[in-house]
This record gives sequence, structure tokens and C-alpha cells, in this order.
Amino acid sequence: MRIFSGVQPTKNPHIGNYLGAIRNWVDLQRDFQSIFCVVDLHAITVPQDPAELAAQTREVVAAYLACGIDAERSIIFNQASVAGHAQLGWLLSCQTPLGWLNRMTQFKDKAGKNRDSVGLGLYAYPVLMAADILLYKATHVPVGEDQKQHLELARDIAGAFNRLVGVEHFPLPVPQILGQATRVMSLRDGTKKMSKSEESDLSRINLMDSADAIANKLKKAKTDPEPLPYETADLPTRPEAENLVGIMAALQNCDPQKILNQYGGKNFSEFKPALTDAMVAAIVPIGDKMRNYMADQAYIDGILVKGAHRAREIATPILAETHKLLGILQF
Ligand code: AQP
Repeated sequence: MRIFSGVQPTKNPHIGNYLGAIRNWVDLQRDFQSIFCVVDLHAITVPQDPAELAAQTREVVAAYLACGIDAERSIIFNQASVAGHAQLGWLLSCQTPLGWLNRMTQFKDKAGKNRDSVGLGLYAYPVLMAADILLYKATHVPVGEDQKQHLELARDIAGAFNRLVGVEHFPLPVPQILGQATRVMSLRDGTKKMSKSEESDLSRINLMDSADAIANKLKKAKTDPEPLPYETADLPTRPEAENLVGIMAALQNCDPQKILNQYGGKNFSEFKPALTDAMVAAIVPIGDKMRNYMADQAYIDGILVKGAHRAREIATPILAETHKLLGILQF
């Protein structure tokens, strides 16, 4: 069994990326052969500053290490260093009906009213994501809730390819959407996903935020005027309360009901300081470790070099077999 997952090196890795994805990988790496990619080819589906992109790529590696990914046990590399991602992406895009891509909600959200002016890459993003996974014949893919639809598409693409060539070449990858915080929402609007690219920094807790910044952001986090409810059944109509309780549950590794057993009937003015304490205790040490790793660029680059080599060793025969099944000669 093998897992593949990744984070885009866009600005500001945040607690959504941590609680929804990276933290789960730390446990999974014990039971699965694990491949963790910094998906730079995905990042350039929207404009990136070249100098910042390179720095952000190293920052994501620092985040992986600081969160507890073991670079000896797991493979850490950047996507562009293994050419097979783009190559398999092309092979798969030739087999992917446009109708499947037209259903992808993330494209609709990100392109918004600019559908005709955004790049083709933003539209084709889910096919490249399918290639990322299938290039390693990954069996499981741990991601946040927002990637569920793309994972379903990856399964459809794998199935379509297998039918085309008449053999079970690619396994159908199984999504692993784990933990209490599968979809962390913006601190400014409980109906919107917490996102790296959201303009307002107050909308998210970044992994490198200081204790003061965390306290300030949680103090300003949007809430409603009611005290917290006693039962989780009363949360869905109160998105901001549901989000903050969910984050607290994730930080304490417990059920949200347990949080409400303690804070039900209490005001946010009482709950927010407790959430701040839990957040500072979990996140500030990660940010400190990230800064230490980032101060040693040679160390990070060494991990990327070794990781790319290990990733290519797995990918090369799988890509060669894929070409062969399609009748494509490679000399
Ligand atoms: N808010 C979130 N809650 C839970 N999980 C999340 N993930 C992202 N946001 C949340 C998960 O983190 C992993 C890496 O995500 P990504 O960097 O590849 O891109 P994304 O999903 O598009 O995240 P962002 O923050 O919204 O980035 P931008 O703004 O750059 O597009 C994935 O497993 C994702 O599910």
C-alpha cells in the first residue's frame, strides 16, 4: 500500500493544510510507503513570482519536516523534478472527457467570472493531480475535504484508462479524509474555506504566525452573539461556531461534543482564550522549527534531491509501462 499527497507552494501554509492533511500524514507514514510532494506545477496554474515560488517550495518542505514527516522513511520532493508528472498528465488528458472537467467546482470557484482569461492549466489541474497519484500507483490519498471531487475524478480517469488498455494497470486510489478538521473554514466567514490565497491574513492562522498574531486573529474571528450550544446538532446553522469548535476538537484530538460538554452555554469571550492557548501550544513550536529548517537551505535542497531520485525510481517503470500499453515507442 502506498500513499501520495501534496501541498502547493503558494503563500502561507495554514492550519487547514496542517489539520486537514499534513498532520494525518505523520501517522500514516508508519503504515504506508509514503510520497509527499510539493506540487509546484499546480501552483503555477495561477500567476507566481519566480523568486517567491522557489522560497515557498522550500517553506513547504520545512513545514513537512516541522510537522513530523520523516524524510528518511517518507519521500519528499518537488513535482517538477520528476518529469513523469507532466508526461503522464498529457497521456491522461487525452483520455479525459471535457464533460468530466466541466463539473469541477474548484475551477468554477477559482476562475469565477474570468473563465475565458484564466490559463488552460487551471482547468486541466485535476488531470495533473490524477497523474501525480497514478504515476506511483498510489493506493490511498490523504487529503482535506475540498479535494474529494478531484479524487473521484482521479478514480474515474484510472478506470477509463484501464478499460482502454484492457488491463487493471492503475489501482483506483482511495481517498482518506481523516480527523476532526477535514474542512477548516475562514476565520472571517464560516461559509468559506480557509485558504492560502485569501487576501485577508486575518482569515487564517499561518503555521509561522507568532503567539501574538494567533491571539489577535482569534480575538477578531467572526462569531455570532449567542453562547455556544450544548449539542453538536445545533452547530450546523452557526458556521463560525461550528468551525471554531471543530478546530478546538482537532487540536485536542477529541470529538466536538466533548468540547461542547465543557463550553456549552459559555460565551465566545470565554471560549476564545482557551482556543488561543491550545492553538499557540500546537502551532508556535511548528513555526519555530520551520524557521530553523529554512535557515539551512542546503539541508532542505539535499532532501529534495534525494527525494526526487527515490520518486523517479518508482515512477520510471510505471510510466514506461503506461507508454507501452498505449503503443507509444520510447527509445
Ligand atoms: N481549509 C482547509 N481545511 C482542511 N484541509 C485543507 N486543505 C487545504 N485547505 C484546507 C488541504 O491541504 C492540502 C494541501 O492543499 P493545497 O495547498 O494543495 O491547495 P488547496 O486545497 O487549494 O489549499 P488552499 O489553502 O486553498 O490553497 P490556495 O489558496 O493556494 O488554492 C490538501 O490535502 C487540501 O485538501
